[in-house]
Amino acid sequence: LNKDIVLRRKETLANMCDERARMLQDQFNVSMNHVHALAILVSTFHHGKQPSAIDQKTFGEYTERTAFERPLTSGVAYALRVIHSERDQFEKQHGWTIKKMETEDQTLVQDCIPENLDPSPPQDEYAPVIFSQETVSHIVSIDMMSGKEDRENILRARASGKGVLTSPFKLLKSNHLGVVLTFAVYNIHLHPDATPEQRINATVGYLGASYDVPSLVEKLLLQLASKQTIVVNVYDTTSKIAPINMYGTDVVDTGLLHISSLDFGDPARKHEMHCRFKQKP
Ligand code: WA2
Repeated sequence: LNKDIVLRRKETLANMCDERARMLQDQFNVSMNHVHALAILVSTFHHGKQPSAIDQKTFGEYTERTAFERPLTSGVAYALRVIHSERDQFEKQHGWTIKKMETEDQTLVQDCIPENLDPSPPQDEYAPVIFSQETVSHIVSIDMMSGKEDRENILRARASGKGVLTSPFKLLKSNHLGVVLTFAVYNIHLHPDATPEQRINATVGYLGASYDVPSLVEKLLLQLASKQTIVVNVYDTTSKIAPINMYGTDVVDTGLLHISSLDFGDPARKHEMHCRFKQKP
C-alpha cells in the first residue's frame, strides 16, 4: 500500500514537471520563431529597400505591437554590422558615437545610460544597436561586440545561420540572470548549406532578443497556480560539472526530485527543469 502511494507521488511530480517544462519550451520556441521572422522583416524592409522602409519609430511601434507574439522576451533590438573604415561616416550619419558596453561592475545605474558610456575604442568591426523595442532602448548605440556573451553569440549566429543562445549572464539594467537569442541578417539569400565563410561575408547585422528568465518563468508558473505544491528550478547544464541556476531559489531537499529536459533550440546549450514537492509526505 505504501509502495503504491510513493509510486503515485512520483508519477504526479513527473507529470507536473513535464507539463511545466513543455510549456516553457513551447513558449520559448514560439518567441524564437517570431524573432527569426523579425530578422527577415529587417532584411526585407531595411536592407532590401532603397531607401529603407524601417526607422527607429517604425521598428519601435511594430515590435511593441507584436510583443504578444514573443512570450518570455523582455525586448528585441537590431544591431548593424559596422566595419572600422565605415565608423566615422556611420557616426556622422546617426549623430552619435558607438559606445562600449559597461561590463563587470555596473556599479552606477547612470553608467548604463548611453550618453554616459565611453566611446568604443577602435576595433576591426562593431555591432552598434540602431533599432530597439522601447523596453530595451538603453542599449541603442552600444556596440554589442564589446560584451563577452553578446560577442560570442554574434560570431556563432553569423557563421551558422541559426538562432543561437548565450549562457545566462546579468543583462544590462537588470538584476537578474538572462539569456540573449541572436539571428544574423544577411544581404543575400544564402543556401541552407552555405559555408561559414560565405555567411560571415554576407552578414549585415544582428537581430537579438533578451530573456529575463527569472521574472518570465515566474509569470509562466503563476498562470498554473501550483506554486504551493512544487518547487521549480531551471538550470543551464551546458557544463555538467558547473550547472547555472537560472530560475528558483537554492534547493531545499525534500526527497523526491524529478528532472525534465528542456530544449531551447540551440544544440550548443543544454537546459533542465528540476521539480520537487514543497512538503514531505
Ligand atoms: N539586449 C538587452 N539587454 C542586454 C543585451 C542585449 N543584447 N546584452 C546585455 N544586456 C541586439 O545579438 C544582437 C541584444 C543583442 C542583439
